[in-house]
Amino acid sequence: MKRKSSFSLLDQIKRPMPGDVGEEVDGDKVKLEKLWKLMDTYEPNDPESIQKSFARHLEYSLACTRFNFTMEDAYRAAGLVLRDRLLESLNDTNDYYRKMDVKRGYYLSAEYLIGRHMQNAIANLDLEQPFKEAFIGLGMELEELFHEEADPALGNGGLGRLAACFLDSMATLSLPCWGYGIRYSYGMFKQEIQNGRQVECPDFWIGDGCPFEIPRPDITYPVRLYGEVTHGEDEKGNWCVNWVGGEIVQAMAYDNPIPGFDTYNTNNLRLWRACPSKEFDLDMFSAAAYADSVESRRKAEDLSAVLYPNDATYEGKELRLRQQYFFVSASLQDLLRDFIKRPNYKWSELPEKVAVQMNDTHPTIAVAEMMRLLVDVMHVHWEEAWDLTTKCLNYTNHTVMPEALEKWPVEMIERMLPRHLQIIGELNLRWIKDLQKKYGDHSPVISALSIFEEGDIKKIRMGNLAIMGANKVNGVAAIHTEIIKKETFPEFYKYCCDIGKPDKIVNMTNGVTPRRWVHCANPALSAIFTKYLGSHEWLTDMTKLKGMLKFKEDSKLHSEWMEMKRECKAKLAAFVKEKCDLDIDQDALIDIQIKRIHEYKRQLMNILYVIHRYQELKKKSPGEREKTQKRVVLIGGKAASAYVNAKIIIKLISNVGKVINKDPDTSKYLKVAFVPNYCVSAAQVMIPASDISEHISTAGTEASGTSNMKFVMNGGLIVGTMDGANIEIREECGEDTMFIFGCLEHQVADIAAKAKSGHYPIDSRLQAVFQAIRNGDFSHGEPEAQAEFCSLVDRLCNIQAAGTWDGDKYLVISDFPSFIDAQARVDATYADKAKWCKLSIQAASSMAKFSTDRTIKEYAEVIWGVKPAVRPLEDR
Ligand code: NBG
Repeated sequence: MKRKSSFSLLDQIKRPMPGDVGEEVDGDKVKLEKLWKLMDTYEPNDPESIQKSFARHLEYSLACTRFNFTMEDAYRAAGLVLRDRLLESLNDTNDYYRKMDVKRGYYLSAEYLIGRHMQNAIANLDLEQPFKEAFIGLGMELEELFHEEADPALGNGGLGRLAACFLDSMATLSLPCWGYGIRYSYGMFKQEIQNGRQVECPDFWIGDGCPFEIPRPDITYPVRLYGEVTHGEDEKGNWCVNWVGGEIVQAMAYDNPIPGFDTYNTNNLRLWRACPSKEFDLDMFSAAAYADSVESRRKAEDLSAVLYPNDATYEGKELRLRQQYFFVSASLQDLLRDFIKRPNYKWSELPEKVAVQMNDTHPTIAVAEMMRLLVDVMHVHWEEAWDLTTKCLNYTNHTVMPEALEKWPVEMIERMLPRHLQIIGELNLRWIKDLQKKYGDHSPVISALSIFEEGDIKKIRMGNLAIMGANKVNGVAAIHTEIIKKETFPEFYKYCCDIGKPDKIVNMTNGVTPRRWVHCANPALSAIFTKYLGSHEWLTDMTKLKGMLKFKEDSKLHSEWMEMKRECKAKLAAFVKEKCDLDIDQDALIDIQIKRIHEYKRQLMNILYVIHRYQELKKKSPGEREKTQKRVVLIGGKAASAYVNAKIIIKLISNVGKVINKDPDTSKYLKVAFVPNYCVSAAQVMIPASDISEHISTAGTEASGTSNMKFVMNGGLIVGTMDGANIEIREECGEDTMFIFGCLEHQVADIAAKAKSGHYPIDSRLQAVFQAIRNGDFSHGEPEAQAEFCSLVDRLCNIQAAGTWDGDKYLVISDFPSFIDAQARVDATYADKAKWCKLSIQAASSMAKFSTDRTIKEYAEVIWGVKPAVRPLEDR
């Protein structure tokens, strides 16, 4: 593989460019012009040309013959056909941004839950019609090809999926913004369910290669780890710091074109893969330590091998910090290199040309790395470098779970990133001096705001480092941003107010892209919107959906809307049959909860309610049962591999399903299943089919949630708490569209204290549920499962030793009665089909605020100062 081994930041590639021709000798000029001419056309997009290019890739790129290609080959060849078109657009967009010398935004994220590329790329490139025709003409269904694609699952959950939706909106809004991340060879694990339990299987998503990515062996950067810091003089005789020794890993770029919808702009998601540095250690060679040398090269590759499968929890693995520094360093080197390629650049102009967003604490070592690159490598003065850093960087907080605010042992940073520890130490010294001046030498504010946490193991708080180094800090929903100010970083917020900058902390309510989550996931609904509104403009301007409201009582729309739901439910039924071997009644109310399994998200409360519903049904006579609302409850999500309680909850759900689904008295009226391996493509099938979805976190625990938005955009209604973005969705769609229950955020502390001390009345209906569990009704004679289920219940009831456990930390017991009430309101409302349909239309049509187009516009205007740069179509 061709690879530059150590890419200095100041090293610029010299390639012949059209402007350079004068320097070529005449013969070369003619040849180059011929080449440019040959390269100066776009691939045609009519069905026949698509067919030809498909055949060419099948035969020449994949070496297939007429008789031996599989559907997977066909998918791959179709992917390459698309990639050709994406590349044209990506290259021209980059040239255009360069020509216009625009300010750029860079999104640094350790996770991108991209989901399948193909369908989305076809839609965004506006190639749906010719592609469909081309493949029908060849006797193939596009849908079948879509299913061949492995889900690139380079993320855990909401945070990674949000990053992917953001990329779609950045491109659609023609904003010059790129994403940077890690090209993990193994993404999020595949979840298998064996005997009701989660089993994690490795996901080698790359398989034989992803046809949508572009490996860039010519774009690599060295990243140093470990080693030591020495002092010396540079070539001009100035005192300087050198970080030497240790290991060098090469970061190699893989580009993933991100096409915008209804624009000619295509942006880039650049993912870094760790490769060994090129040179073999020759000393090792001669010492006959060949195997060691190979081994150390192989180790370098481990760095980008696997995504940590944790969601909102701190994972104290050294490898994780190495991954973070690896991708941050490569990304900052890359973007700074782009900056200094501009003619006559001045460092003072950096904030006018560069805005960086740090997605959660994962990339926040960027604060120290930016300082290192500016001060040590570029020789910018410390004060100026700090000024530039704090103007360019921004930080998003995604969770109120304190364990997710990363902290690294000082000892670890000292070993791995010795220069960064010095930089952080110096930054902290200056910071503390400033605080002492303001608040006095011994104010408690100082220890809270210090980057260092004292204790047996001294730690570096990445949250504090991020806030200090950021121009803006943001939360992801209104309630969450207020919690950040009040609870997560109160001292910091006070400091901002004291220095007259309260708006350093801003709110950026999350969103989702309607291209993937309505148009691709639910083509029938997309067609309804386009038909009633007279164009597909709503796909780039969701406020246009308000135009649907005047039809919300229209009986013709009602019948089309219900037909759309039926179609989605039929797809869901086939999916559930395949994944769970369960037949579901398509006339039943479909009730879905899909998200990571976590105690705060309260899947436990959901399954306890299902047991209650089952008990009520059992009490009824057959005649009475006939009158009850049929329901199918589907729950899906992955549990972090070390999260014991979450895994028990999965087992409980599976076991409850086994009992209920087989009970001849009730199975017609109630079914429940745990759907394995929840992922983006499963979501695209499940979400459009829901009538009701559950977003039932304890108030104040879910930062925002984004699947709530996807469900409502697809005409589903929500059972929810006053938490995260539920609150804002309700404001937009109307109180009647949401079934709200549970205590409010300001009530939580008191109730939790009571729960902890054990003084807690338990509703008799919940007691009956607990009793059934304790009786072993759901244990299937498995003693281990029975003990686990009882441990869950005991914990909620604080049975063993009040005060020694967290007990019912997430207030399941306290919120349970009002949860039952909310579910009863769902049934009653659903009984009136016309009313339900009206509410469904009303909600789906009021979701403009939750398009990531709105979110990203706000980021671009308020945080980044980045403006759209719409690439005009050149006539080629
Ligand atoms: C998650 C929150 C969600 C939120 C997404 C996107 C993490 C650390 N946080 O509530 O739990 O919707 O981020 O902001 O994954």
